[in-house]
Amino acid sequence: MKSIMTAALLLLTTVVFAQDKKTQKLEIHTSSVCDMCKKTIETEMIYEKGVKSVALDLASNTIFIDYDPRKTNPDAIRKGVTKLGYYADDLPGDPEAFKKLPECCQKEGCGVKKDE
Ligand SMILES: [Cu+2]
Repeated sequence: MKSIMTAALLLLTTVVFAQDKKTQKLEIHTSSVCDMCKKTIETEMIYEKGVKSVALDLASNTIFIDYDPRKTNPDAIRKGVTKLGYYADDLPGDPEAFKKLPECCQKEGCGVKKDE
């Protein structure tokens, strides 16, 4: 009986690890402020290569991302965020992309100009 339990536990552990390899979690601190930011980041980042899910928490300014480590890496994902005109951890947003953001985001300084 004990050996069956051990085997089951081992199998479970293996399954969990196998899933881990396919999906990694990443948290990126960003400069978003309003709902439009949330919309922009969530709808654009989901098309980023290897990104499986995107959720932005406005209260903590954090983007929660699930990604496939075989297809992308944290640096590439951060770069994707900056390409939208937003901060990604300590990387500043792309100024050209910022100009294309919705007007409210530019006015409220959601994107790159926040710290300027
Ligand atoms: Cu905004």
